[in-house]
Amino acid sequence: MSGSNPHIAIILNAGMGNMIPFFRLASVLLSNNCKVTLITGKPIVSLAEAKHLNFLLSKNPQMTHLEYQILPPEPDSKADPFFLQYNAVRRSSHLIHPLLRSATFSAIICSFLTCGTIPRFAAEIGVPCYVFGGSSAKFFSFMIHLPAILKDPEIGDKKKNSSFLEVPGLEPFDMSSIPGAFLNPKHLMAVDAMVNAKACLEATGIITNSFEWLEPETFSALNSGRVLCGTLPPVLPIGPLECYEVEEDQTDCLAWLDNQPHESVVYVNFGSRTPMSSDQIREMGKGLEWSGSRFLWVLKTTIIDKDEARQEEVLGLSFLDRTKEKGLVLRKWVNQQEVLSHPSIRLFVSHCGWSSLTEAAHRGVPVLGWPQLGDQRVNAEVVEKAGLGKLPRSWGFGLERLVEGEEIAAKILEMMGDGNLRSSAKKVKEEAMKAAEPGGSSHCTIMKIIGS
Ligand code: BUP
Repeated sequence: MSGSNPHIAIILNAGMGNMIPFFRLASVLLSNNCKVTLITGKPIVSLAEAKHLNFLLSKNPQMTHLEYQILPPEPDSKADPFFLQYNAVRRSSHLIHPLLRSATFSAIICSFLTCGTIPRFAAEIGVPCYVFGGSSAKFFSFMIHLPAILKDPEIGDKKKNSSFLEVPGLEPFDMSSIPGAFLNPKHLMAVDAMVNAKACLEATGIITNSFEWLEPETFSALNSGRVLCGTLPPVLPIGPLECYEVEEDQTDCLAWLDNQPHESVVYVNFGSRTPMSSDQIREMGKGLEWSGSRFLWVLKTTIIDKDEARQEEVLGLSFLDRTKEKGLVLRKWVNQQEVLSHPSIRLFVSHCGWSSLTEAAHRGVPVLGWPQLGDQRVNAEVVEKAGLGKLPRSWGFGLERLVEGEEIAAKILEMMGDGNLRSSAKKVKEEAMKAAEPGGSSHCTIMKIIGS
């Protein structure tokens, strides 16, 4: 891509964890003199997505916004609404083609989860296309190898009898870290992943919100043809992506944090779409209380947005009363990028969504990883290996088992007192900042993509 003022089309996917990195990338591109067109499908799943999108557009009136109507979702009332949306967006990707012909774009950026027909169409109209893998490079390696894994007629038996899953060029994956749905060729998630894994081979490059230092072996295996021999476009780390201006925090949590001692607070947030069971919420409450730590807990009980149940119904009035001097429980969206930057934060209890982990890496906040679904367990292993966090494997994956308050309290206490972990998390922060700053590896990659 060359010439002045490159014009980049960004095709958004669903869910805050997917949208936020795209918004960050859009902001970086704008601040580097690119024109940006955002393409979104209608309808959008959650209020949070609509609100953040509208705020971004209102703050950046120079950005163009194009919309298209997504095909109806598969009639599967039990499926996660975000997975249904990924599938519908992927099946609707041909409806984006006319929008991509409506201007002269210098590059197209679309999400791995929904890329569908976009890389091939971009090649037909001669526009470079970058597929944004929204997860760790490690999980991306698994996804890209999935068509080969599922071709194996013995995969069903391996799933039951083997503890490891081989992906060429990488250390074997723990079978227990891979959600069963991906290994069932009939499951919607596996069907989509296979289509997208094949489609993205036609892209100009794959970009990831990660950085070389964080996952060196994986980038090396991907880019030397060891994961997929000779067919994979270059995999380019561009993270951690810088924050962009978001709406002012509507909660009083930053003021509350201002009143807490330096590095004293446990921050608990399981992301925008991972609700916990009522029993697990109660055990989490006990764990926080028994650890004796100060805590900020963003509590979620529904997949989409917030439900109506009041806090006292979920946690009990006496818990809120007993902990009111030490803890703040919120059921609203907080500005996580500011929370994690706050000097009072000492530990982040996280579901290990990749956006949350890159934010923790960027700020050097140690992570107690408690993965719940999808890519989260593999992501947790990546940050554990890099020295940013710990993954208590005995807690299982998602709702496999109820983790009791005593175990949670003990782990929080252990990690709050772990000086080595704090130092290694600070090292991760230094490396993250080096990659993202002007002249750093990730920053230079973005500049190369836009031809500056
Ligand atoms: Br909740 C919440 N404030 O209160 P992940 C989330 N976020 O800023 P997810 C807030 O949403 P998957 C809140 O900073 C991160 O950028 C947070 O993304 C922000 O998890 C994003 O961590 C959440 O990737 O999706 O959305 O649960 O796990 O599928 O990536």
